[in-house]
Amino acid sequence: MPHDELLTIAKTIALQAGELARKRRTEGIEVAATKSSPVDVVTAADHETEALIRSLLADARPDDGFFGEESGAEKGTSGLTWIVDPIDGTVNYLYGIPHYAVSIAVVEGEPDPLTWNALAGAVVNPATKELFTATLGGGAHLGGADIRVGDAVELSQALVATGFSYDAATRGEQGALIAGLLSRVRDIRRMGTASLDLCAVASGRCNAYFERSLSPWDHAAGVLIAREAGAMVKGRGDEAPSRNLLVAGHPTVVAELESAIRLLGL
Ligand code: LIP
Repeated sequence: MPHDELLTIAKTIALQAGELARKRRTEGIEVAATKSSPVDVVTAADHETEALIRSLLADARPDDGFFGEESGAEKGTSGLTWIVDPIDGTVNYLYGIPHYAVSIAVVEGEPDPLTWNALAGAVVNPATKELFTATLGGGAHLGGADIRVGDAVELSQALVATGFSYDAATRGEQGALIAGLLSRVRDIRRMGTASLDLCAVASGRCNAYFERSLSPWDHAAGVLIAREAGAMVKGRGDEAPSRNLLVAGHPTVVAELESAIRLLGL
């Protein structure tokens, strides 16, 4: 199936799921459970939204695999797998901060961020109605407009987004690194939603983004959108972006940022 047809499925379902998440938010949200730590929360809306996405994908693409944050993985027979974060930025969503997203990507190959090849991706912020999309080789878009990564800047002029782990000890280490980085950059933004951080890089709203401990569903769509917007997105050394490390931005900025965070011990 052409990438554009896959994208149509991704964005149609993302918009529908986003509307459900937005509606549930207006009705009131409570923590349904915690996962890796007392602050790693999941709401009933996370589960309901992923169930809707999974059902719609099963109807549209019954032979494809599925890999979602809340309901896990199911292999398909087509060689394609849908990577889904039903509500990325869960803590923002819980607190009513209008900066969360539905992130849906379709990849070929194993559902492993170190090896997969993303073909199409959609990230929608239901609160702002902003829809970021990309197909492999087809460029990146916000609504109907092309988007491009910002121009090269000195690291000292760079607005850098980042995020932190749900594990308190790891968060402390990450905070110490940020303390060392802060005087080397324009400023830091911790906005709480990896997929939207990658879309911010793709649209020039940030010069760079880096984070460790991300899950595959956090970045599957956003990485494709950022790359199709001209950003470099990589992991440690020559690795693909993964839980180990994700760095994104104009290639020149990524090189300077990676050097700085390596010197700071990352
Ligand atoms: C979140 C990411 C964010 C990260 C948070 C959390 P979730 O994903 O989008 O970048 O800093 O710790 O992992 O848990 O809201 O799907």
